[in-house]
Amino acid sequence: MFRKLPTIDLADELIDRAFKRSKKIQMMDRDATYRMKKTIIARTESFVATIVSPLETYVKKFPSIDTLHPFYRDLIDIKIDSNKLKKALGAVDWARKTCQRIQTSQLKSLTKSKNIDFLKQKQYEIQGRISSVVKQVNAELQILAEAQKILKTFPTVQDIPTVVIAGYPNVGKSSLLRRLSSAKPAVAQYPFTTKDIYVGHMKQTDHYVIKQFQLIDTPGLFDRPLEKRNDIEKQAIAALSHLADIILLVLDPSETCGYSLNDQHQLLAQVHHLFPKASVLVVENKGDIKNSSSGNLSISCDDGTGIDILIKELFARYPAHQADDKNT
Ligand SMILES: Nc1nc2c(ncn2[C@@H]2O[C@H](COP(=O)(O)OP(=O)(O)OP(=O)(O)O)[C@@H](O)[C@H]2O)c(=O)[nH]1
Ligand SMILES: [Mg+2]
Repeated sequence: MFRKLPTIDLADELIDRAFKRSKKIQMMDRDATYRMKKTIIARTESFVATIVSPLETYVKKFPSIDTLHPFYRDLIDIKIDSNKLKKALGAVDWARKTCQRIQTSQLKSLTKSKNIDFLKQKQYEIQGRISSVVKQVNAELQILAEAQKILKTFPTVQDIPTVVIAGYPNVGKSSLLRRLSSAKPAVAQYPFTTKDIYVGHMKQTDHYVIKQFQLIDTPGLFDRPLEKRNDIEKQAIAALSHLADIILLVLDPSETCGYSLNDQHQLLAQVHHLFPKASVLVVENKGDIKNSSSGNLSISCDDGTGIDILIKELFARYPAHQADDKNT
């Protein structure tokens, strides 16, 4: 989704490149004065273009935040801050326009004169003014550069039926994504192994109709109010809010995850409360260690018990339609 964003250069890099390129330009003319004049004009034009063109690309290629899918808008708010990003884009666009204005107003005076000293002085003046405009937005270019690096790591989510796997930390959510799809998120015996959103896919052909689920592995969630949640947990909430057709809530009755089943049930109650429209499917993982008699589907990501039944149950819930902003 955001993989094609251009790398952002900072003010010094933009200015250095503009100077280097313009110095290489040499125009031809039999008349020495005209040759000098043409060269000065071409160098000045090249200098401005080498700065304006990337600034234009940055603003154009960055996504327009207001029109993005709400899941991405939430991720940007969590990891970057939408307002900061919008302001930075506005400032860089201001710099682009200001550089273009300087070029149009000042180049006229270059074309009129034949006085080489005057022309050179004008060229330095234009280059100086443009450089100072670019330097004024260096902090904003820095914000874009950092945002670009973060945006590139965002998962690509599709607008197809989606199962969001959620639950307390360490209960086996990533192990379940590995069982259900070819995605290979890291699995480890400590909480918050998963710090970002991971995407996998699951397909089934039913009477010649291909049904495909997008599966989302999320970071662990504690049972606590939204304002107390850390940025890692907030990503899970963003996925649950905007992507889930089905919430696959994983419990660990063995409590080897390190958290009591009672606390995990509190989270389940909170999920029901926060997403009343969502279809919630509860599974109890680590059935190879402990099997509760709750009536919830018992599975084991270790030995595969119950996985087939789970897959059947998910496809039985395959939605006919999906809304844009699913659970809010
Ligand atoms: N015995 C047993 N262990 C399991 C099972 N599923 C997962 N585990 C183990 O539980 C631990 C946590 O598994 P993960 O899949 O990383 O759990 P998670 O919920 O994704 O954890 P976070 O990303 O940290 O929230 C690992 O040591 C797994 O090997 C299971 O069915 N049985
Ligand atoms: Mg995980």
